[in-house]
Amino acid sequence: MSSAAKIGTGTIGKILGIVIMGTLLILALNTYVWPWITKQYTPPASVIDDDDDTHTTDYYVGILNLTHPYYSSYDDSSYTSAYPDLKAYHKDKQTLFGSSADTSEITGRMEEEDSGILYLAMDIGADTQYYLDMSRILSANSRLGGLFPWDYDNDGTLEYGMKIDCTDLSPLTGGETMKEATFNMYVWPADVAGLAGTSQLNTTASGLSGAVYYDYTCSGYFSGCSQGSGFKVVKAEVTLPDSGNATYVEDGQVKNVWLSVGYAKDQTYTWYDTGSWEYSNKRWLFDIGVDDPTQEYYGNLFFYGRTASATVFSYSLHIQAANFGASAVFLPTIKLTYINSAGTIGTISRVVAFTDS
Ligand SMILES: [Ca+2]
Repeated sequence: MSSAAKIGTGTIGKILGIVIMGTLLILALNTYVWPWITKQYTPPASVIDDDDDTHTTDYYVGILNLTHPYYSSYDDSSYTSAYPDLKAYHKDKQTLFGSSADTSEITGRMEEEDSGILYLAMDIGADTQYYLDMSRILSANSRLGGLFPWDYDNDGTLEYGMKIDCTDLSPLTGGETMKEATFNMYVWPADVAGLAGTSQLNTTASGLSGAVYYDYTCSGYFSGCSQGSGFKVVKAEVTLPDSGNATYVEDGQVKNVWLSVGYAKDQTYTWYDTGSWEYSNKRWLFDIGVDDPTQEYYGNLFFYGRTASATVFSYSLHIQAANFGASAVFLPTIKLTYINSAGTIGTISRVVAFTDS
């Protein structure tokens, strides 16, 4: 065998070796490496667009059914007396996805442009039978969040707006024709018809005529809202209806006023005097976190919980006082402005007495 033939045989062997190794490498890449890389970089919610099965999207696209049964926050019983109008909008907040008035389902189609996000408007309208328990609705439904006032229909009344997060919806599986999501909605039946301030329970006032400021508290409770129901407060004031009362304030005989009112069971709203005295109106107008007292959306929800007693809506009016005349009486009026779920307001008042003894 010539040396040339030896060289040729060796070269062919090397080439064959390289080809075999290369083929094995390509096979390994195709079989193991590339699928692994693809898996790492494909969003976990990636699904097939139901219009075009060659096109993938990052989020679910297709028919979505939103079920939203209602329950009473009082005892978790089904609530079927009335429903708010619900409107679900696409991510642009302009295009209607679907709606429900007196049913408990919304069906629409998620589009690719939604990127898994819809928006929900809850509109109580003219119903006066209930308030939405938004804190519980939000805590009970992880898909819902980002509560905001939304006048979605531009009628001047704010509705409840929130985001619906559907970014986790998985692709349709065999036999499925749509995806479904459920929200549990909670309401407090409303009862504002008989609201009133009850008689004063006790007063700790004594010695108003002394030269040293002491803390005094008048307490009592509001009644007229039945157990299992609630009402919303949009304004809290302590007014001084006569000039003598006002003088006590302006001469510095009364200061550090605060008001607390109970609800639920053993919970209270407490509002402090933070420069809230209004000379012209002879009142303290407390900041209760209400941006607009004509909008039910902003109201503070008071409700009568399961194990609470008839004095659940107890009030305490605190003052510091000194330098009154002997036997003087200080007679402020506690005044709450409530709003029903349709936006109609009313007031409840109670005169309380601090007396020098
Ligand atoms: Ca509106």
